[in-house]
Amino acid sequence: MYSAEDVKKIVKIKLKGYKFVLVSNREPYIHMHTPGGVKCKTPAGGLTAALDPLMQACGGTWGAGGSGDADRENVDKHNRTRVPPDKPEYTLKRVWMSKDEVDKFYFGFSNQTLWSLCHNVFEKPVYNKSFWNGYRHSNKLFANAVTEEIKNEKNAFIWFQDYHLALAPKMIKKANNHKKRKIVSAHFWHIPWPPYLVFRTCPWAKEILEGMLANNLIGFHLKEHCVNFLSCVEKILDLPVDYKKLAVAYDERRVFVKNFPISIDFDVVSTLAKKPGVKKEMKKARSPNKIPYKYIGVGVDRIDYTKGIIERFKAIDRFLEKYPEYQNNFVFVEAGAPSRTRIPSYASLNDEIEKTAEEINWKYQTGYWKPIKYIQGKLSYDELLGLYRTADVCIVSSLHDGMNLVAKEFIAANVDRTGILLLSGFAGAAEELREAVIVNPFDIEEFADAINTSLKMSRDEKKKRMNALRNSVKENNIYKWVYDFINETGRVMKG
Ligand code: GDG
Repeated sequence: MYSAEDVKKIVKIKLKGYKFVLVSNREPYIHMHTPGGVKCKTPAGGLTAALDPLMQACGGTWGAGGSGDADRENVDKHNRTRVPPDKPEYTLKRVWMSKDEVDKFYFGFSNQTLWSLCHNVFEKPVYNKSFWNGYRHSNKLFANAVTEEIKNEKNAFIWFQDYHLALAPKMIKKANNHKKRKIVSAHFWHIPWPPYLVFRTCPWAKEILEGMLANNLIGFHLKEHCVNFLSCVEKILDLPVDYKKLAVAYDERRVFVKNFPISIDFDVVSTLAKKPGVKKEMKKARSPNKIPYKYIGVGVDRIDYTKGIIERFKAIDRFLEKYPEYQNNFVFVEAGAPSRTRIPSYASLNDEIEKTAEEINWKYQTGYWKPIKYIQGKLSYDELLGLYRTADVCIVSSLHDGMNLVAKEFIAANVDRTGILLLSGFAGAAEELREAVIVNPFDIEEFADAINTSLKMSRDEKKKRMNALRNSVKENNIYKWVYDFINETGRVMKG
């Protein structure tokens, strides 16, 4: 099993003499003013949860957009702060953006254009020139911040995260295009890459691809995303692609593309799930309306239209209709962390989720029992693990998802091996987690039946499946993901 030590070792071997810089839009630690003084919080979201353990293991600098109202007061004159605050292991370099810049870059092009373009969920991407200009401008801000961080370095390795930063790699390479400094860069794209016939609709498709091809290595969760990307490069930029080696010749180099399914820190989640604080939360989770119910279903999501929350509720409705013996016995707890609420489609989704839950509750409720409990807001980690451990079934019903870390966290937290994972076949995680009950979330009938199948499953069958899932996530943990990525970077850095 891979550990932080293995990551440290591979970074030392493959990137010896290189300054390690990681760049993402979202920062891993946010300073906020609270009535009790300034507090440092961690955001909800898969990316930062996955990469913080890596940075803690290998040090270096993480460049990211400052987002907390106390962030500016908590940096030095180079906009740096050491994190985690209670046990500093690496440097966080903050990049500042005004509200207008964030609106165009983050809420605009990143999340109304690229997010919908890359997810096959039939939400039309917004093609707006001012979003595009804002995206380019903010990518430049990140590129400048990185250039400042590496100005005294001979060699630097820069690892870009996600779809917010497609243009920064080319900008940095251009600004540092002299013999004195060697830059190796890699990009991990945390969401799917769409097929050519979809991607070609983007008016700036060419610039996005060229920005990314400045990297030495580009990673996706699934092989299918790699092939989609290469096919876009081949058809839009007219470049020769080697589908066997997953590489493309560009600018007198070879750029490699590879799949690296992301994961979690299995051991940490599994150990924390046994804490006394979590046991306390389990009691509360079993009795969501103050009464202990026989069956508890759980969903944990950033509120996003790709996560299939409405489809999940519709399936619960059909399940209760078709299998009435579960009425009064089954409660589904949905923990939804609000996200991107400044975007109209996200704000209206929240209303729709509330409305759908309310309608279903009205339809079935008797006495004190209501089938859906919708908790809005970010849960504490103890609450989250308490829910995971209590769940008889955890439902992940993404309509399309790069990976989905909730599925893996649920498995790691399921130390009693009593839960079942009901997983959408359209989440990247379904490729690895074969012992889950897999559904098409658009097929409400099949979905309703799958909830019944999950709850009816014998104790032995559940245990057998959960053991296999736990072994798989334990083996393929976050450290293996990083190890494989860095190892591959080392292999391809010569082009
Ligand atoms: C992108 C890709 C890919 C959620 N609610 C609470 C909470 N969370 C945490 C979960 C989990 C994370 O947020 C969500 O991770 P996902 O992987 O589901 O999703 P995205 O944010 O869409 O991430 C995704 C990921 O990048 C990594 O590559 O898997 O496909 O879309 O860690 O636990 N955490 C707490 N309270 C909550 O209420 N504490």
